[in-house]
Amino acid sequence: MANFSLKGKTALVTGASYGIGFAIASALAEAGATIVFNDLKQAFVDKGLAAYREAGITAHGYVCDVTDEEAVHALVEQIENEVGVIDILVNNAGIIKRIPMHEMSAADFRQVIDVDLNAPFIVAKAVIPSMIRKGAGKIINICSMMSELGRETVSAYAAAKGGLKMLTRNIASEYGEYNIQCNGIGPGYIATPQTAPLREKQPDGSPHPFDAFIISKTPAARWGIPEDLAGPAVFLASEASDFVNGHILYVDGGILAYIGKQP
Ligand code: NAP
Ligand code: GCO
Repeated sequence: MANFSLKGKTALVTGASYGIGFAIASALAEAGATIVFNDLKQAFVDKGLAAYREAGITAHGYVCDVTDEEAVHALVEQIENEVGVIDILVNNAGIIKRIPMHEMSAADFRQVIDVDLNAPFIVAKAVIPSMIRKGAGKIINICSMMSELGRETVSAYAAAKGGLKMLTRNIASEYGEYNIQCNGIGPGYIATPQTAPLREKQPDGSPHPFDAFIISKTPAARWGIPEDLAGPAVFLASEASDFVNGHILYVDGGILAYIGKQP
């Protein structure tokens, strides 16, 4: 039977105080991993630590902006000294700015690319040398439907997540010979703070039009929840996926397979 256990492994999940990162980190912990996470502010790290404790998980939390290469290198060194060499990296931290492209400033575009594409490069680059020395490693990049599809107002995010798909494939190509597997998870539409604006009720109390739209585009006829990503993440973090490399595992309820329900 394939080995799904993460016992004895150290996992860094970026931006995992809540949302998808928190659900993935919790699942990796349940499979036996020691969890390390970061967030931008100590308040969020503290909130995250409390949430992990409540879930019976002893996590290690650090303040670190994943776009700051110097800070990331210092974080990885601190983790290696205080917790252990990082066996599993989940590049989860991300932002989105929903602005029509012709109205979007270059600064806003650059900021989304910085967090959603440059930062996964920075963090992966920081952990790979130790993975090479250790002779094994798992890198999981959190991609998106927008790694494959576009829509109005998300040009920067789609460009970043499309790039992240190819960065995933290139890390897999460049480091597969060191027994490092790099794969992606492409969540569909998941109910988290990031998508809250797309789900909030209208002033008259009616559902957000985007809510019904996503339901019509999803064969599972529901929004995903962060816990839907738990099993796929454990699979890609474990030895069970040692011959899976450069693959984007879409966890989308079938969106990418479906033309959408006739209105
Ligand atoms: P979320 O609720 O907005 O959480 C994002 C997390 O990333 C927060 O903890 C945030 O910290 C952290 N973060 C943002 N910028 C950071 C930085 N520079 N340094 C460190 N941490 C940073 O998002 P989510 O819905 O859980 O999504 C998590 C990942 O899944 C993202 O990469 C997102 O693009 C991707 N994704 C989401 C969906 C979805 O439908 N929700 C679908 C596909 C992919 P703060 O709280 O301090 O800002
Ligand atoms: C949006 C949403 C999506 C989701 C996710 C889909 O505005 O379309 O935020 O981008 O976050 O990336 O996979």
